[in-house]
Amino acid sequence: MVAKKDIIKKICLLGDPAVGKTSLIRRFVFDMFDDKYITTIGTKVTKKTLEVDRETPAGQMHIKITLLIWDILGQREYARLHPVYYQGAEGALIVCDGTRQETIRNLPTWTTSFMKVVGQVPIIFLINKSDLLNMDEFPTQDVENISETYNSPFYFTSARTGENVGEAFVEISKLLANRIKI
Ligand code: G3D
Ligand code: MG
Repeated sequence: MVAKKDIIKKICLLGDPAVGKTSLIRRFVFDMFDDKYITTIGTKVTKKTLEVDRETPAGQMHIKITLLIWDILGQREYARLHPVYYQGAEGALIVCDGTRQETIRNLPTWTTSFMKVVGQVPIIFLINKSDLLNMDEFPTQDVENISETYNSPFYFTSARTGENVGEAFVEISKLLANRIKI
């Protein structure tokens, strides 16, 4: 018999303005929870359910995971609110625009400010706009260093083509599923 479990997890999409956070969520999610920006608190929440399997000592477990995906506005005027909406998050996709170096350099800043509020939770780095990148010239080593520092994987994604978008959300879901107590 396969054990089943339903869980709800809040995750945040973080990163500088215009890196593609909203586009990534739109690409991934069809089931709108709240389609309007609540500009006073600078965020938007979208819901998406997926299913992952996990091996346990007692056999296989089938986990239905509902992600509450918080689209954090990256603009500076909202910065003081960031700690408020990080609260309760159990994971994050931390996004940069692969065509803009400064957004890559800012990944650690987003990561540390997030972890200051929520502690050590699973995160994944997304190097977005891969459709615009020439991989021969891309400084992959920089991203590998950040990835190693935080012991967290990274993906090259494109909200435009869809490359790796679903994979990244599935991966964070698996990391979340692996942390639940059984
Ligand atoms: P944000 O939510 O992080 O601020 P947005 O970013 O999702 O609003 O995206 C910012 C701009 O980048 C948008 O362009 C969007 O179309 C573009 N974009 C997002 N993801 C990708 C991608 O993977 N590839 C490419 N080529 N463009 C992307 P506009 O022109 O609307 O400002
Ligand atoms: Mg946005």
